[in-house]
Amino acid sequence: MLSQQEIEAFDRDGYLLVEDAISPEQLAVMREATAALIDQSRTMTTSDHRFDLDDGHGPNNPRLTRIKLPHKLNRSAYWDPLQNSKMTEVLNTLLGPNTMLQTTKLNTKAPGGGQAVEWHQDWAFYPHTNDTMLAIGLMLEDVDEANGPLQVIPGSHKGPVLAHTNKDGVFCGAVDPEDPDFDYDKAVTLTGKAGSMSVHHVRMLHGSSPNNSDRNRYILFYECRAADAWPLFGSAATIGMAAMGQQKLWDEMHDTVITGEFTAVPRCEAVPVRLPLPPAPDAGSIFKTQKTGGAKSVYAAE
Ligand SMILES: O=C(O)CCC(=O)C(=O)O
Repeated sequence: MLSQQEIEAFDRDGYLLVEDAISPEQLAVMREATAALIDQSRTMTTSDHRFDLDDGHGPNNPRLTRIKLPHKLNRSAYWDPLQNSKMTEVLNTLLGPNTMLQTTKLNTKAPGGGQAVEWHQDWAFYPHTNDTMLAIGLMLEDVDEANGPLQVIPGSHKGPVLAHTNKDGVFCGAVDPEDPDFDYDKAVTLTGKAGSMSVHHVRMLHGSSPNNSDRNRYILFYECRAADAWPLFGSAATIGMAAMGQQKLWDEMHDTVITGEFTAVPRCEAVPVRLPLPPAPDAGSIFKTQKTGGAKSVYAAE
């Protein structure tokens, strides 16, 4: 259980670090499943609905930026722990009894240059009717300063939603490093042993440097919401939902309930919103959005 101090810290700072978020057995199963998926990517030459390929990817040297929606590729490895671990307790404490999964992604920064994620707020990608939402970053390998850890700016979840657009007004999935509301000097780095998790609020400013170590950096992100936070139309995710039709949307949404009850009664709050439109030429992942949208890099300047 989270202590009262941790709950207050999350409210004030917008992030937490929790050790031993899953059991050693759950971690071993996830790592094995991840190795098997990466193995399957060896023969791929272009990114698809499962794998986002990094520069230099090939049969002898699989280099991915991301495994997409891992909970759909191996439910027992990636979904079950969400309903049966410290992650579940944290969700219920911070989001309430009724929680749903927004999405999952396993960001696999390969050794020797695995890509940076430029600074952004998840909220800019998928605004909802309220912001009772967070992302868990479950570390499948040890994460330290050298292999591209997540960085956050404490308290930024209570600030404005910054523009995530390029000079032409196109959504590029990253803030302008020169934005006066972006203060990189205040960044805090979140490191931990395999099995630890970071938790960050959906409006938190965050980013991560390239992986310049000789080790992998695997972090599995679970983006979660209170069940009464309903997506606002216009994000990449909602376009996909609209294409499903109402019945499939209804069924799929029920499939993403983590704990408690589904609700079709959204809670609407006065939250600041910018829609991620017009889209970057390739909006297939944050890596593609930032690259093809021409995001400016905080890390390239270091
Ligand atoms: O992989 C990372 O370090 C950050 C990922 C992230 O923020 C995202 O995918 O939205």
